[in-house]
Amino acid sequence: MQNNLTPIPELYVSYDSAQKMKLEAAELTSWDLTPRQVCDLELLMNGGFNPLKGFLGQADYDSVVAHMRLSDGALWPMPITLDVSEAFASSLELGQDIALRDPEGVILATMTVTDRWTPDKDREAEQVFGTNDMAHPAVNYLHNTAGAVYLGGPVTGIQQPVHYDFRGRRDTPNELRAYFRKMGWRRVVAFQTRNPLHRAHQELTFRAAKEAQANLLIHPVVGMTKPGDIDHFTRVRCYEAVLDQYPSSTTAMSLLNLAMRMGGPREAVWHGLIRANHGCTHFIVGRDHAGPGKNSAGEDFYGPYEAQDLFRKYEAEIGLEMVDFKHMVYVQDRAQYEPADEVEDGCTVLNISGTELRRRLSEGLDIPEWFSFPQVVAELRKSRPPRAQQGFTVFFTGFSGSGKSTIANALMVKLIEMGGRPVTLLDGDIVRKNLSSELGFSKEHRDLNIRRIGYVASEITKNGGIAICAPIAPYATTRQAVREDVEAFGAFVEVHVATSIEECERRDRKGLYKLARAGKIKEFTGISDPYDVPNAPELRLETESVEVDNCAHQVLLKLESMGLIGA
Ligand code: PPS
Repeated sequence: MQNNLTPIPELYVSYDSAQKMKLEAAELTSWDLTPRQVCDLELLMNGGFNPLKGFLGQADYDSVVAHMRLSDGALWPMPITLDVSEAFASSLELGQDIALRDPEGVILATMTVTDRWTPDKDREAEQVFGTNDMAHPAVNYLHNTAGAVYLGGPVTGIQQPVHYDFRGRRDTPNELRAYFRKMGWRRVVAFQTRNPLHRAHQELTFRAAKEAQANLLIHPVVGMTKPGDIDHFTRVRCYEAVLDQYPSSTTAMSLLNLAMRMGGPREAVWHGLIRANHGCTHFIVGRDHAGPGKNSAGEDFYGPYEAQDLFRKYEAEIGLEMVDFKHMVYVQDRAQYEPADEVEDGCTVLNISGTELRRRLSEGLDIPEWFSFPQVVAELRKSRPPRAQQGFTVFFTGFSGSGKSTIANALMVKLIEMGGRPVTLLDGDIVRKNLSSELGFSKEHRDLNIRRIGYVASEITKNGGIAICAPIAPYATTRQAVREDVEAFGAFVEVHVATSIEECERRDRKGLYKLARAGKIKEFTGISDPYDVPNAPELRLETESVEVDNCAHQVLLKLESMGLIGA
């Protein structure tokens, strides 16, 4: 198979028309694109999603969901839809042009709205992803993030989304086609990845290219991958280090701004069509390609070879030849990588699983050179320092007067004394003075107050600091939301200061309980407002007849046992 390197159709207008359209489009009703929609739009406009001419209309959508084909019969496995809110959808007339803006407000394209419908999301999830289990990231996105109504219609491209990072590494399909033409690369095998490359990947991609007698394109996804993946900045620096390991002029790397769905078999076919549009002739499909992980029963969503089977079935239509992913293992006796099925009996084979790699990184343990390249390991260590150097949040919760602030202050001083990381105290009263001075104590205002604290704590955690929060935070769902915000970047340690309401009232250090009992303060937590007792905090502190110093010490011991301090 050889590639056809003539340009493929894009949806952009000429530069002059774009300047004119930009002014005109400013008058149109506009939709602010979500991060996923920006990714989809970029690949629609630059031909990565050829033959699509816009976001799918209803007939194409129904046909794609049910049969993996557009209504004209062309193979297309993934619904590319513009999901919007009901309010926005109902403000439009069919036939109307709308402007599509990026999150900063820049107009990237216009779309003529030809279709508007409310999709059956259960059916979409079942047919496209084979499940309605919320543990599947795309099913979760569909039900909990995507808008209720879909709009469809042709798109006119005005400008590409702007990327400030790795600009020189990003190529449109036509730019890659031109590059292959210039280099005389007639057979190109593409490797899709959302993970850092280690030695085994380098070996398998190099072998795949040799087998296919083709050049190699490392084509990593930098748009949206699986939640929890290593950020693309770190990954691209890792890829750049690995690129030097291939014989010169055999291998190229280009970044693909795709929003993955983790849709397994259908996603593999979609990835193939996208790579064919980028001028490739071969595609490596691995075991559990684009797999979403385990379902809520702890089982794999798809069989390990389902993606390969489906790809093989449609190979001719995709226009790419599939190259089997060879599972490479390190054979210690021979000090080299070999395909697992070719290893002689009796040889010692070494392997480090993904989980083991993460453990070694988080504990700062050795990662041997046979497993990865030193530059890759150094990059990973920079982005995932051992736990004792990562940021974290200690979140105290309890009644007013329970002792939260006093213990939080003692803890802060002890952590500053230990040194190493900056410490910030977000005490209830201080936050209400500086961040939330306009808020009262209704449920809505308390939630807003706690979400603000959570946002600041997550930023501190992200940047390697220690945030100590000490609000009442009476609602379990809000505490959970803050936990999720923080855990994206580091540990969240919930400490329930379990002083009883009777004891708090007896102490009544600020005289507020008296006022609350007299009805002079309304909605007072524990008296006339609810408090959800934490079910499973990392630590519960009983403060009655225990000194503050000892309470703070218990928190320190907890932090130590979690590996957050002390190394
Ligand atoms: S919340 O629910 O988490 O937003 O509350 P928080 O911001 O932590 O509350 C800070 C202090 O406000 C005083 N206060 C009240 N607390 C509870 N209910 C009502 N209605 C109320 N009105 C004022 C109270 O003293 C809190 O102080 P702490 O630091 O908890 O003693």
